[in-house]
Amino acid sequence: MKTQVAIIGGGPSGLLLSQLLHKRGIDSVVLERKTKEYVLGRIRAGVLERGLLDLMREAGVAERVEKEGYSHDGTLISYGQEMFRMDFKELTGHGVMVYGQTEVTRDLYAAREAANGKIEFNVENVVINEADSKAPYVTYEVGGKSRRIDCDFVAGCDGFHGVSRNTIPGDVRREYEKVYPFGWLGILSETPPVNHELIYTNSERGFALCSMRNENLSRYYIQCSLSDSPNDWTDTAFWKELKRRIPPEQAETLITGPTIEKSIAPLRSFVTEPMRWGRLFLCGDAAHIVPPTGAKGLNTAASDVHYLYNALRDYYENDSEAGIDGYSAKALARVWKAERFSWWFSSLLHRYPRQTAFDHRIQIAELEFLRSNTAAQTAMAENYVGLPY
Ligand code: FAS
Ligand code: PHB
Repeated sequence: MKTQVAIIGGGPSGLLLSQLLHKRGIDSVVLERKTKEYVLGRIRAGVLERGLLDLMREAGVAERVEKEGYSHDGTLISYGQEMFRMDFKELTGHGVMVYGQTEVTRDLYAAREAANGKIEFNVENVVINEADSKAPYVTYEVGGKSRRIDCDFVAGCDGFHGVSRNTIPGDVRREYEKVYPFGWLGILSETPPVNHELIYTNSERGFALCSMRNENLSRYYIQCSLSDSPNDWTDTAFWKELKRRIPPEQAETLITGPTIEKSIAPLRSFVTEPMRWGRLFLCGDAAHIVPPTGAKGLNTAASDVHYLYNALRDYYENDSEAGIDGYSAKALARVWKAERFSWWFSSLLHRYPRQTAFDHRIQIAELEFLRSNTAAQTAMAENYVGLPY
């Protein structure tokens, strides 16, 4: 098989890139390790930046998010007995859209299928060959049969555990990592959200986040130990702990119910450089990971896709290599800003195992400064709604 762009990974990065390229008549094939149902069964991000929304519009997949998404102009931040609101709209002129990553991925699959996009599921043993040549090719197996795709370019959109990143030779790659000493236990429940906006909480007992997917589907997280497993937490134990961490008024009005999903995500900051090697380009979690505190994971994958899509357009439409030559530096400049913000927001809200009383007072002083200083709030808001591409 021959295509212009072979895309490894059928998550949001790979699908969004494939759909955008399709809109410009650029051919691609998506190779996905799992089934579509498995991919759509993952519960992950919930907050979309304006940049991702604009990309969805450009890709022709924004109809449902514009109807069913929830525009949020601000968020609440609580600490101890205190709580204050950040008004993103007033501070930056922008808000965010609350709409699950699962739905974004569902919309993208629907668009690729409507366009007869080529997606191969259940692929195994994917190998990216000759990436540093002008004629790369991908080999893989599906149903026990060996396949080969000859292509101009390979987009590595296969997430943190994919094969693309390690295709770049170890002596070329530079990796930067910070592992946090805690995880997030997240649940979904078919209950009305406790508040119409998100609530981020720094409590003596640890971080908590109240989020949602719609008016009868709530998403809650509590910081947990890395040694925890979801089975250690009954629904009763989860709700009891969440109520002890969120402000008293919300704890009283919280509507609980059976959880329909319960999972633990470890928190990590990770960046690999460069994001390009020859004709292989890394996008999204294949190149970087952020702690989900700042809702930057999916959104930084989107900015990678924006840069790579425009670079490939430039190549095919203007016969220019400027975009592909500049991709890695351009993407990394924004990636590192997302890493910084996610690290900062995580450091502000979580309880660290060996945190001293002084460290905690510094967190409170930082929260008080954020609460009282417009410049500090504007800086936070500009990062949260999404820095410009
Ligand atoms: P993805 O990992 O989503 O997709 C990669 C795809 O490649 C997968 O479908 C995988 O099956 C496939 N693949 C892997 N190896 C392959 C191979 N060898 N061959 C073919 N296919 C292969 N972000 C937020 O903003 N907020 C959150 O709350 C949040 N929660 C998260 C919770 C968890 C448990 C995880 C892991 C991530 C979370 N994230 C969150 C980040 C997440 O949303 C990612 O940023 C987002 O999925 C990135 O999308 P992709 O780059 O497409 O990677
Ligand atoms: C979510 O709704 O899943 C969510 C929202 C905001 C975050 C992280 C996760 O910062």
